[in-house]
Parts: sequence; structure tokens; C-alpha cells
Amino acid sequence: MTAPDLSSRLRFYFIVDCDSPLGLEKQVEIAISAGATMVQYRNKHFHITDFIALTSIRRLCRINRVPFIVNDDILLARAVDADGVHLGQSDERHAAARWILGGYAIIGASVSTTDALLTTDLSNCDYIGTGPVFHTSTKADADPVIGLEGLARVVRESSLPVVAIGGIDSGNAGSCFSSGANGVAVISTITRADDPLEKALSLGAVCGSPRRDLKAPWKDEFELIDQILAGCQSTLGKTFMKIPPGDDASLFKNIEKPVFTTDTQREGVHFRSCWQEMDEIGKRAVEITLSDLAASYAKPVGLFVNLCVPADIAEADVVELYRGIDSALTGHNVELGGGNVSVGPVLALDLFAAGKGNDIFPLRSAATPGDGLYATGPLGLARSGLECLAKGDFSFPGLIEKYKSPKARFDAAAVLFSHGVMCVMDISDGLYGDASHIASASGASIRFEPSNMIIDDRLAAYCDKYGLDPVSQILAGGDDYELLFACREDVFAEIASHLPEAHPVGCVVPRAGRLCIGVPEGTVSYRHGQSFGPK
Ligand code: 3NM
Repeated sequence: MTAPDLSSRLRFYFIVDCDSPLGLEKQVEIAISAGATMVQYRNKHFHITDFIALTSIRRLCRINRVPFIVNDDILLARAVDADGVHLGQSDERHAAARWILGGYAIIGASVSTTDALLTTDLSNCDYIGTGPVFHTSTKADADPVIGLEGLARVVRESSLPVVAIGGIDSGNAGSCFSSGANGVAVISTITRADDPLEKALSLGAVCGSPRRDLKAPWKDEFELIDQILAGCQSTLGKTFMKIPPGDDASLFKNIEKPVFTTDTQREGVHFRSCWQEMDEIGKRAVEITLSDLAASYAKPVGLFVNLCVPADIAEADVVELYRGIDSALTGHNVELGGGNVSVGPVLALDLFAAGKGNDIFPLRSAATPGDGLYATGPLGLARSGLECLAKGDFSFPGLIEKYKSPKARFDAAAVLFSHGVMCVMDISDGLYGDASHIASASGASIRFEPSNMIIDDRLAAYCDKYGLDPVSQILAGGDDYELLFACREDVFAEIASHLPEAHPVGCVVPRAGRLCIGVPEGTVSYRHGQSFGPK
């Protein structure tokens, strides 16, 4: 299952009603259980004492992984750590919201006519709300009714997804979808109904949004650990550990040439949980950590996970995260050696892996002038996939898959080992940055010839669409987790017959000023502190 894109998140857009006798928490519980895909806090008379109720529905949404939007108040959205804000037509405020809430915030704007659409700069917006489509008594100062024809006109002219609003219920929502709306936003059909749940469920059915059980947050560390371990029985240390997890530490059986590595995956820095399912995050974290062992020719045997969980995450989601960890470990025949759980501001995993070293321990410092520099597979794909997720462009599934599901290349490492390759590393930060590490450690330079760079067809198509330079994507883009290696050309010729996707990316030359030669001006690889939006 993939995380939904913005258009599908808009499908059933519930806006809270602060004047309804039904409390806010009850409203949101009903809406989410009936399948609401987005929730908006709208309070035209906000008083600071309302912040407590606001926080509690924000939490409810986060636990259930439903995006939470604040109406009209950018700073309030920031204060409650909302996923976005819904504003009027002021370009200035859209720009301020983007700056204050960050590159990944969802910014909506109310635009109800094609004239307004033409005169409003929507470059900072992700969707528009259009209405009132039907008569409404919920908004006192509503504009004139635009009807289904007005809605269809706006849909035709808009390059952004459109949410219809105003007087919508389960009886007329279908006509809004037929007029091209991506979603319907509703208040009173739920909040003023005699039976709000029944009304919400009928609307959910029209939106094609399934009913769901509300998720409960994790509460107790020990209970959570029990749940986690119950799902990981098959990988709990048995073969490689004398004492498996359960005591203060695990006792390993003798590991020859022990090799250890560690890695971190942090929400907002390395991944975004709204872009991926929890099991994918777990799997990805394991593959990335084990990739370091693949690059060291080590056979992985044990993994430890230090998990930091926010208070507003569901127990079921943590268990699903571990399902992903468990399945990746099973795939590599690696055992879970133990771990730790603590509460913290964002979901984060610190992983430690142990492996058995081999007869060669490859080094970054082992490249020699005259060697070629090679990669085991296509590069630049994962970064482009990440960009697709950020753009909400799902038309390049191969790229997105490369970002979401990297594979530790033990298969390729075995081939390199059997050919005696001494210089190997995995590409996590981008070819430019990682080749620089090899050049620096080996006292050499790497010469790239961008015009000879092999460009994957999927990358070429993506770059074509967005006017990007594929070579820059390759040089700058990390997260592919292919192996980068240096060896003589004749050795590579033999390797290539076993690894059809392996290809040359540059060559090792005597140190000549810069570490990398032939790199277009301005190329940078991933560096912490430079990415992931302004927030
Ligand atoms: N905005 P109900 S109509 C908040 O036309 C709001 O921009 C509108 O409430 C607009 O679902 C509206 O109860 C009220 O009609 C929607």
C-alpha cells in the first residue's frame, strides 16, 4: 500500500464546527471513523483557551494519520504543528505560510471564480477550495452560490486539485465529483445532523472512503515492547546469539572478524511518515543500515534498534513499523538482538548492525590512479523519487519505489568480493559526495565525464518533464544504496558479465587540485542541514 497523494487526501474533507453542541473531539472521532481524509480546524472566534481542545483534535488526527489543517491563522497552524493552513486569496499570505510552515506544508486557498483564479498567484498553494456550490447557512458571509457549473468551470481552469464546499451532503456530493472536484468539504451535514455518524458514513460511502477503526496511541513502554516482540518471533536471536533479547544485553556466539555499523533514520530528516507506510519505513531503515555491511563484504547477523516514538503515534503503527523491520531481517537471515524504546518529539530509529567480516575488508582508501570508478546499478533514481513524492507527482512509480525500497546489495558485494575488489562504499549521499570520500581517502582525484554518464530511462523521462539535468541528479542524488567501487578496467569487464546493471561513472586519476574533476559548477551532494524545507 502506498501513502495517498494530496488529491485523494482531499476526498472527504471535514471542517469542525465550533458552534455545534457536539464537542470537537466527538466530531473528529465521528468524521475519522467514517473515513474523513482531511480535517480542518475553523474557529472564527478563537480564544487562547481553545488551544487545549485544538491540541487534542490535532493529536487525534496525527494518531490516525489524517492531515490536519488550520483555517486562516498561519501562526496558530505553526503553534499546533498542523500539516497545513487554509487561506483566502492573498498571495502575500500564501508566501508567508510557505515560509513559516515549510516546504512540505499543505497550503489551500479559497478561490471561487475563474476570474479570481486568473488573478491570484497560486504558486505557493497545493489545492483550492471553491464554493459555495450549494446554498449554505453555515457561513454567514458566503459568496453567491456558484452551482455545479461554476464548480466545473473552476475545475477546468485550475491546475491544482479542487475541493468543493458549501451545502454539500451525501445526496449531492456525487454531483460535485462528477463535475470534476477532487474532494468535498463539509461541516453541517455531519455536525448538525440528528445522527452525525450515520450522515458521515453515507458521505464516506459516496466519497469511496472506507469506514475505519480509530487507532489508540501507545501508552506504556513495556506493553509496547511486548507487542513489538510478539510480531518479531521469527527473527529474535536464536542462531547467532547464545542469549537472545530479553535480558539486559544479548550474548553473541563467536563472530569471526566482527564488523559493526550504525545508522539513523529520523522523521523529517530521512523520511516522512505521510509519504510511506510504516512497514516500508521499517524495511527501508534495515536495508540502509545493512547496506554498510554489504559495502564491507560482511555477512550481517544481528541488528539492534533504538526506537524513539512520539506520544501521538498509534501502537498499531509501531507494530507495523516492526513488521517491516522483521520482514527485512528475515529476507537477510539476520536476527533482532534487542533494542530500546523511548518517547521523543519525532519518530526516529537508531540502528546498530553486527556482521561477520570476510577475508577482504574493502576500504575507501584503496583506489589507485588508473582504476575505473563504477556503480552497481542506476543512480539518481531515489533522489528523483523523493522529489516526486514532494511534488505529489505519482507518474514515476519506478523512481518512487527506488526511494522507498532500497536494497542492501549483498548480491553485488559477493561478485565484487570474488573478483578481489578492494575499494567499495555504498552510495548514500550522492555520487559526487561519495566519490569525493574515495578520492580524499585514496589521495587521488576522480574524473567524471558527464557526457558519457549512463542515464536510466526513467530518470531521463522525469528530467525531461521538469527540465532538469539528469547528470546533476546522478551526481547530487543520494539514497540509491548502490555500491560504488574502484578497480582495473579488465576486472570490471569480468564483473560486468555477472552484474548487468554495473557501469562506469568516472576514473581515478592522480590528485590534481580538486577531489572531483568534470563536475558541473554548483553540484552539491546531500549534507545534513541543507535539505528538507525551511521549517
Ligand atoms: N466556506 P456547510 S462555504 C466554510 O464558499 C465555508 O468558501 C465556504 O459549510 C465557501 O458544509 C462554507 O455546512 C460553509 O455548508 C460550508
